[in-house]
Amino acid sequence: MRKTRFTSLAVLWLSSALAWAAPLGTATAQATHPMDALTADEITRTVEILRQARHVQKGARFPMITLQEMEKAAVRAWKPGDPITRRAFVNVMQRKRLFEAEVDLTAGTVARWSELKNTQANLLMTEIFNATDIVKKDKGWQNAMRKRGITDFSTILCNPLAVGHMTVPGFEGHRLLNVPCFQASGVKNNMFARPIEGLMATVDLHDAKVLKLHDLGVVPVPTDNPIYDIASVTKHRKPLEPVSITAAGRNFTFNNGQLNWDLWSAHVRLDRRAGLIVSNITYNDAGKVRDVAYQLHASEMYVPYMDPSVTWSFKSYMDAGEYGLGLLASPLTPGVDCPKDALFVTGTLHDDDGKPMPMDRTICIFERATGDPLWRHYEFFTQNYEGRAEIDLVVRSAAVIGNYDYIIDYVFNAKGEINVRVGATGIDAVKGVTAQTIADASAGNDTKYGTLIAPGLSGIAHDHYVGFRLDMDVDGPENSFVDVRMPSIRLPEGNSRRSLWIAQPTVMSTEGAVMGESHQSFWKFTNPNRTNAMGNPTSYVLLPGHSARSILSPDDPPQARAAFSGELLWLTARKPEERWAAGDYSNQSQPGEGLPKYISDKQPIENTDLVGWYTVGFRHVTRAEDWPVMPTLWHSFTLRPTNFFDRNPGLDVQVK
Ligand SMILES: [Cu+2]
Repeated sequence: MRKTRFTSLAVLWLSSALAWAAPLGTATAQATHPMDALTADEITRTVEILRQARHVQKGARFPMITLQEMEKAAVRAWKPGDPITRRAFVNVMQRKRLFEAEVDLTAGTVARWSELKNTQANLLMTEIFNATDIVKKDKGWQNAMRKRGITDFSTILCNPLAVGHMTVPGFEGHRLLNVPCFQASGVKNNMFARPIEGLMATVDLHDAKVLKLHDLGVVPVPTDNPIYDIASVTKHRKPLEPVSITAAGRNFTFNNGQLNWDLWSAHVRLDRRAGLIVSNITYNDAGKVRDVAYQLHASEMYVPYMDPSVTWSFKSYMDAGEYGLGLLASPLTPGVDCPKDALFVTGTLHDDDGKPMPMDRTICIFERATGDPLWRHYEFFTQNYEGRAEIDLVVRSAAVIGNYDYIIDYVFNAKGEINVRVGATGIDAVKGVTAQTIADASAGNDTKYGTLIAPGLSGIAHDHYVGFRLDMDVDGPENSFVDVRMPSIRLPEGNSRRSLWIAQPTVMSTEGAVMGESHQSFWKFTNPNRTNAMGNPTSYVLLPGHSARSILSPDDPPQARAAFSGELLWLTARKPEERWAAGDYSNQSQPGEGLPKYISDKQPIENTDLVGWYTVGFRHVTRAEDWPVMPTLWHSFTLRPTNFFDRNPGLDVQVK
């Protein structure tokens, strides 16, 4: 059985107890690199130090225990064997209060402890579980279920959801989840197919009670029960002969987080909020180790839905800040999610009590023959051929945020490129409606905001915006950003041509969004102090794939909370504390946090350490083919060397 988010969380929850008794493999290892995730021992010690300092009392909960990175200059100067200063960043919830702390693990002290005015940390696993129990015990909810002919509540599964921007008077300051439920009797791998539509409880997590029950009237529970395991798909096709990716040997090494492959080197860790964090990316250019990027990671994931009813309009998730792309990373299956001979890595996170929690098989790393030429030329006149086969290296994780599965890949190749890919699969969020086909009388109303993707189920239209933080260091931290526009110019009379286009560079001088359309620009991170053999500044171009920006009104509350999605690319002067595109605390956040604040002081960004914030965005008009499980939709962007090398860096590629 494919696990829903809640059963998989339950498994994690149970496994945390095991982790405490018998920490696994790398979970107990000492940190050997400044960018290593906190080890199991370090997580345990962090909590001990806070307890000894009497900051933390019994019953405290830990929404966040994560690595507080060393200063960039210190990390860049660090060599293997050098001492490492280890610090943890911590959020502590005690009753209704929220604290932020920094624990110095090297000194064994609390370096910082402060109470926050904001009380909304990211969601805890226990809160998500408890919300269902709170709802099921509520008399009003029970009556509403009986009104729908449902008396056996054991067959009901609920899906507690982040509430987004809370505008209901009297609810301010409460810690909330919105809880719709599903008839799950007989459901195997799609609990979302049978929504009990029009009924939703708003739960106060601190006071453990239903604050408000929204009952918009009875909608029949859809009868579609899309079980899609292979045994249940009755007319499945003849099995194919296996086609697999296998490597004769492994050309990469991975020790703790340190990855080396061919001429690439990078550090990889799993973070509770960001998911994969890839740091210190360098390329060995003929014996000279050159910086490409200091750090790349997802910064926020914003998913607004387009239905105005009270049980849907709040849906405007910020999955990284509300839940955590690392926390919800699911185990990867060999032979399906990654090739069989991939390296599967266990990440280490923590549970709500601050105990270490191994995240088994949540990262995979593998080499892949793409089947494409890295480059080729057949010389027609001499009938001479030269070419090389392409092999790339993939670092992958997959987060399951309720119904959706998001695969995030960092792909390195011999062209000197890094390709960042987002694959969306899993299950559409569907609304129960009365229309069974588009010929039914209610169909017009039922599909105003979505597509009838199965009888009685409307897949509500929505967007996905995955904001990435790109701390580029092209040949070192001092970089500039050049927006190369390509205006079409008219040629004078007498020329056989009437027009052509030219590349016109503009160096961005201050922080802000990069305006204009990506397909009419060439976006370049450049080092104005370094040149290649021809004297051109060494650069990496950010090549967008298909990407959509949000078209919601800036004053729409969800949009105002996730303003980063209104532009494809933003630039800021690097500040280590500016890490999250929609702000530090995006659960129940207020408008204006994150990038709008980061750029408000209009810092200069020329020939300095700058950060790019690029959003992979796509609009999702749902379709029948999404059901009962979506074929993976990939969107990506590429970081491509441009005059970084002196010539094609893959000329000398050889495969034994
Ligand atoms: Cu979608």
